[in-house]
Amino acid sequence: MRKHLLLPLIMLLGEDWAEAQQKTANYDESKIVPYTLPSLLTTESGGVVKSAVDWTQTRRPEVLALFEQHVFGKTPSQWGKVNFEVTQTLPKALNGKATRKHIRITLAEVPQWPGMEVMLYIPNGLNQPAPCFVGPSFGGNHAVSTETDVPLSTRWMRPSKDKHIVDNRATEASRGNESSRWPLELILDQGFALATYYYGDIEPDHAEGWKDGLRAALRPDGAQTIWQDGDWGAIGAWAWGLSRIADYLQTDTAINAQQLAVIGHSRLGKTSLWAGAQDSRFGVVISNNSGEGGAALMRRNIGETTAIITKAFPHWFTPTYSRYANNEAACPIDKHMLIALAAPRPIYIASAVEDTWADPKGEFLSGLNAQPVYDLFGLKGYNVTEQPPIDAPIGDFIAYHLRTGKHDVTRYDWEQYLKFAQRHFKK
Ligand code: GTR
Repeated sequence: MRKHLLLPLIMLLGEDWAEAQQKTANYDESKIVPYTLPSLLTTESGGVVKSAVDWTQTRRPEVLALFEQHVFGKTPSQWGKVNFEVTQTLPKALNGKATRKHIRITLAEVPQWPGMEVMLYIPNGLNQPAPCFVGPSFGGNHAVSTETDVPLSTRWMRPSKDKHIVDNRATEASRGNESSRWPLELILDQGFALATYYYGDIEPDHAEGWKDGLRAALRPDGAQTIWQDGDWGAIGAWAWGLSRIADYLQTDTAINAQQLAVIGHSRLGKTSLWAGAQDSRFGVVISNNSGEGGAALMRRNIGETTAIITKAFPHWFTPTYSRYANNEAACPIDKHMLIALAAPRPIYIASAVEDTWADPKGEFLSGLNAQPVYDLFGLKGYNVTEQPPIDAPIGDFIAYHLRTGKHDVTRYDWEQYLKFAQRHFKK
């Protein structure tokens, strides 16, 4: 009963409570309890993974299933027919630099879910299908772009004075508030397209948000019962949205659907990692400052911990995950295994030096410890074993940088991702 009364409070305070924890969390390396990472190359029956074939056929499906059972939950396998409706095409967007399309994705058999509004920028004058970055936004399409004719999202948004969210809705003043994180002209000038959607189109980001989102709509029992261990969380649902964008992009002749890079920041970096793990159509995977629940090793109790994240944001994960709060050693996975699920595709992990909450070193170490799987494919990763200096990117198929500054996505980050995608898509 009491728990029930507390729910609305948790729903409002999750974010603030997590922020308060940032002041008292451990940031001292010497206080990390010694740990052993679960083995990537030992199968559940005790066999040793010796080849890329062993990995692909035996161990990889096991590791994917472990992430379903213990961290993100299992994505449903059926949602019926997906409809794509191109609602607008503007051939001379951004002063003629790009074509901007708006695509509404809905489910034919799930009319209670209003669908997702995808915004796609394609560089003009390319004379060939464009490679494309695919990533969710925190603020909506109108926040990503500074073009004033982008339709304003009408969906629920987290309260924010800075972002001019009034009564949980975007306002005219919200336009462009995320544009520094999406350097459109830079992306387009390098010959890349960008497809993006507002993550709240799939599900409002709070503990009860699923009731108004895709997860409730896809349940045979609607919103009636509680989530069971292994059921998908919000991150799984947001990642599902990225895969539906990939479905659409395969139908658009202006896009080279063999060259899709999935990208996300922070909670949406956790999302891009999980999307990349499940959907091999994403040929490049990028995690920007994804931290706890993303690239950072969960066994390093530094910055945000499993206990904090599962208390502040229980809806992001499958219920099982909270059992590893202060009990990480019992969890059969750690995040090097999430990175390895991208193999043999190239993956980029980025940290920021002031983003200690996300544990930059733990993010670096997950990439380092994924190397045995890339070795099976004969692919080089970092080529170093120590975290590199600030602003000195490293790596081939597993890449990493530690940027100057705070928890954010900056032009510097994008410059590295563009180079990385350019290099790998050329191969
Ligand atoms: C924080 C949370 C992080 C990270 C971040 C974000 O409050 O503790 O795990 O996801 O939010 O998404 O910006």
